[in-house]
Amino acid sequence: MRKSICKPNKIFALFLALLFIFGALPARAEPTVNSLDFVETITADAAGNGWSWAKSTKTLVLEGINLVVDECGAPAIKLPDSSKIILSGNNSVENLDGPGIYSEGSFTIEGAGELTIATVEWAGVYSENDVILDGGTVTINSVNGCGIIADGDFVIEDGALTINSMNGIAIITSEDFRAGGGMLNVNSDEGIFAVNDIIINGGILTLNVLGTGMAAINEIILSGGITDIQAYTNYAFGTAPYFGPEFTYTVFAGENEDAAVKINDPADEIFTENKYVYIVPFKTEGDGKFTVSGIVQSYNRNNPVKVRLLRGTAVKYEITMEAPPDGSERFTQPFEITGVTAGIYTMVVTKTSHTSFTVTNIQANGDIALTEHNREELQTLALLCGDIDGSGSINASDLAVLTNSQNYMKSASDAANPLADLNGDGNINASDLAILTNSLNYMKGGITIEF
Ligand SMILES: [Ca+2]
Ligand SMILES: [Ca+2]
Repeated sequence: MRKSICKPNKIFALFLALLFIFGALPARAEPTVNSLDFVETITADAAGNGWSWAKSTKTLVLEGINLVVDECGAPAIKLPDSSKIILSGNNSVENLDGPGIYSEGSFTIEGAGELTIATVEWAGVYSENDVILDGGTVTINSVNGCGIIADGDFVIEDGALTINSMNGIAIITSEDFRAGGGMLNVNSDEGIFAVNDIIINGGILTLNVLGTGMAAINEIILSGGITDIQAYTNYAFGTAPYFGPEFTYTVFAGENEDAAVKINDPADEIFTENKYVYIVPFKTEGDGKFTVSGIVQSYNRNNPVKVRLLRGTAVKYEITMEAPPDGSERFTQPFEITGVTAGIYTMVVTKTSHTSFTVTNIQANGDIALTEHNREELQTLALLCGDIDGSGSINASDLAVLTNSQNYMKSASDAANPLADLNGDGNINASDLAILTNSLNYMKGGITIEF
């Protein structure tokens, strides 16, 4: 019944005609026409014409397969999680109405052979998790679909991958795109999109795209390899790239390769306005490290302040600062984090009995002094005080602790909860109560501000 929605459309018919005319479809004898489903159908060791499957290692060896599938949305090859494809000889997988390879989880392609995947409306490769290319020569031709969709990372370490998807996006990942080696050639409508990071540490990447070359919702970091992008209607980078520490880089940029000029000061270059960019980072002696500084305001000189810089959820830098001595008033103290490598960070400032202060989207590609920010709220990071129970907000629960007879009007050393001494003068009394109930603090929680 669903078959009726799967009639080949005119574009597909044209595609087939063109392939026929230009002889792009090799005239192989007896193609295999049933899809290979290693999840539900083929559940034991098996082999066929040009392929073999080892169930225990979830390894599919392709050695001369010529697979042509037309089963209304079914993938030509369906793999379970943690599978491996080893390429040997020349292989061809064509799906007239479905993705070429679908994987329920991560899978790796390796070997010394070749694989051409042809699809029409669907992605050449679709994975519910990571896709890793570690060898082989892979070509994906998708007439109207995307090249690779990875609901995880896409990683290229070795091998060569060519994606031709003139009406789709070459590679979409819901986490990272990472290149450590190998070659990637893209001819597509849109290039590479990563929900998290694009990280290029090696490899040769050549992108020819109609729209945008590469974009990441988090960041693009270039620490190696060669990145060569030509965008025709949009720009090479949808997101400005950062350069790894200990690297300088050779950059050519312009409308196209012929018009490109060497950029002598790439730090000043607005990469998101170049259609053509050629970048080769290389290691130098320069340290490429920056200092992030600011001022924190808080109460209680007995307790330290902690300042952390996070990339994503990972803590990359952390300092703990003791307070300068003397006094029970609100006070300020400067902080400085040195040796910070380029990137986008979230700063989180915390202190006992205070709620946190978070600054998001700090783009460190030079020294950052929050005191020089044009917004006052960032010039001094004022922590709110009174979160005695550490719940993340200052409210009636904290008030109940402070006013409890086991704490209130006692010395901090005699109190059941010494944290109720908010100003750190050694006693829990009206001064602490005034801090907690001050409208600046009471019924407030952590502060988050974009840089
Ligand atoms: Ca609280
Ligand atoms: Ca006190």
